[in-house]
Amino acid sequence: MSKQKIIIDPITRIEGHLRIEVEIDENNVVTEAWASGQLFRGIETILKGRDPRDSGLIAQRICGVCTNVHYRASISAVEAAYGIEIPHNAEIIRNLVTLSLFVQDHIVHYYHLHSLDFVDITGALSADCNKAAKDAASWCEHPYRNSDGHLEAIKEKLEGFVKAGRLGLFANGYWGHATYRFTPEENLVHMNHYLEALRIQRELSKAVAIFAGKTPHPQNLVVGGVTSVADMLNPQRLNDFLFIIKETRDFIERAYIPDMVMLVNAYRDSIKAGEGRAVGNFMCCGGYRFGKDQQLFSSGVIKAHNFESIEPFDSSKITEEASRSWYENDAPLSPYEGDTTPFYTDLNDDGSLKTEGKYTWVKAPRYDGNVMEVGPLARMIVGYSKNSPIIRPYMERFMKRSGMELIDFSTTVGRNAARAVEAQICCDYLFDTMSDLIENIKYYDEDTWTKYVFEELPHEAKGAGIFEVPRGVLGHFVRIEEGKIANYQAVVPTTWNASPKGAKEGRGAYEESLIGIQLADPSAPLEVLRAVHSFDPCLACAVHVIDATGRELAQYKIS
Ligand code: NFE
Ligand code: MG
Repeated sequence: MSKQKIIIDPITRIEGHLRIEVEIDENNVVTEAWASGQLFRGIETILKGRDPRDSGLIAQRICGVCTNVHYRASISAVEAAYGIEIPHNAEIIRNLVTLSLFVQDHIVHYYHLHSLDFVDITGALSADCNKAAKDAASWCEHPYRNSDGHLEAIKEKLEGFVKAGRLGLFANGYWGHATYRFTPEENLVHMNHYLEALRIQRELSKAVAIFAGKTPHPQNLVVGGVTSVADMLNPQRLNDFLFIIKETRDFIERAYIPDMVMLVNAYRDSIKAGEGRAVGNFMCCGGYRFGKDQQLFSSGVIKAHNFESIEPFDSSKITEEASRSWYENDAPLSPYEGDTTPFYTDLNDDGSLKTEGKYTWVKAPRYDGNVMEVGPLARMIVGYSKNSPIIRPYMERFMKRSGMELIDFSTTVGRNAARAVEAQICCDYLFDTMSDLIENIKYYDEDTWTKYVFEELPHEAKGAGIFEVPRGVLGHFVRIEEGKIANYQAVVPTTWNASPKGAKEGRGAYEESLIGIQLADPSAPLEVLRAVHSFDPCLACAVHVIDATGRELAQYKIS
């Protein structure tokens, strides 16, 4: 029998423009998949010829979600090139901001961008609030704002949306889909936390802004350090920050983690069947120093789910190629030599991707020639497998509570569980990071900036800023010639995970995660959305080139 093609374009509730095409057989099982970045931007090229000290403010425009990490990676790449070491206070303040962003990103991702793939909002309307309050207490001893009275008010609010016919941002779900598993009460508890999470993420933005000036697009970093000295020395501001983190910790313990246990329980058969499993190659660069030289995240590379064998991470093994991407230069290149000259080959006449040729703006990054998955799942698996004294206890606690094994995390639902555990870890370690800051200030170390004389810095240099950021490993690579930026490349988490096929056999992580998934209803491909959303895609990050000739770049078909 002939195969059928399903095109989803755009995938919504993500940042940027992603198209997914899948081929299904007569049993509605996905046999092939193509992930295509349809967004076209220009940041790497814009940076060429600039003063290296300006790169951070421009590079942070790569994304409107994870702005501070591009800012930081860019500034750090320039510092590495010049051999400038920043003061300990500056590193701590940078970490306070980045780790707060991790927590905010993860909460927003699960509740606002992804949970409605699991939560049938219409199902919540028939919930018995009394029973829902009792159920919530079965998932958590002290559930987060789940009294029957509060749940009654939430239900009324949802009914109000429906009765008024103004579903707004809830209008376009696959409501009633056969694979929604939650009971009406579980749907209601989740929706309650969806609304609470809106407030929590706003509070976290305030926490970030205490040290970063504002968010998104913070302003507190300069080559050599940070400008946040006034906030660092103001006890009221430190207290405001800690108060928000404490409130967030409460939400994670009493809502996010219990909801994740509920999710695992409802989708246990899908987890055991390995639904959404990708290549099993995981890459982490590690980082975030605290205390006495401890690292929050471990570094390492695991291949084919072989958790016993962890290679050291070596950034010089990273290349990007473009044999299936819309660029002229197909060859695998080191990011210092990376090339982003566009070569757009369009779609087929029927509006589908040219799946035999070039089909995406996303390049294909490879580690030692291998496709990699990056992100919270990679970090939790590598940390656990390396017996990290930080990660392993949190993972073990979640595994005991949910009945999951390590391999189970490498699935659609497991990726979410790993992200929730990571949010918990980051939140807890924000307190330790703040203690480091207070300890430093106590001993009269108030330095926040390393002085340098620009004219005395080398005119030729190269360096990289490589960090774990919410969606995985982020690398900014800068080459400086005659005191100006000669080449600039960002190799971004979503570029890794949304990678297309390359010259060699093999699919990118999104593509691989879709193979073998059976769709209940091909006209409502919710299972595809679930798998892709579980990576937390950000296509704005993944593509940063510009077409200087200004020709038409893409046509969009929404299906
Ligand atoms: Ni635009 Fe980002 C993160 C970076 S993405 S969100 O996290 O870097 O892939
Ligand atoms: Mg790039």
